[in-house]
Amino acid sequence: MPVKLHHCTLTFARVPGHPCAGVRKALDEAGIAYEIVKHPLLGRSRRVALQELTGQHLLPAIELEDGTVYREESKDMIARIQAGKLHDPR
Ligand SMILES: N[C@@H](CCC(=O)N[C@@H](CS)C(=O)NCC(=O)O)C(=O)O
Repeated sequence: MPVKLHHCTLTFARVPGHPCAGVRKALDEAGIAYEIVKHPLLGRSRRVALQELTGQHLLPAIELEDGTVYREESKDMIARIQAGKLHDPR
């Protein structure tokens, strides 16, 4: 089962500097399989599922195969993925 990349609705926006797109690119480059779970871009009150899952309202977040959820600043998420440490204990 692949990891789940919790992503905003702008899945077409592979723009440098876009937090969700940056983490997605890092997963692609690392060869890590993922499925995308889309959440509303705007309206924090509409992100009930994300809030329940991660305890906060920002994207992206990664749900690992064991159900644990990983969310940091996207630049730190990218660095961790690039270092091959996504699945290391935190
Ligand atoms: N500094 C954060 C920014 C994350 C961020 O703004 N993500 C967007 C989606 S790409 C978001 O959740 N926007 C909705 C909001 O700010 O409420 C990071 O790099 O992780």
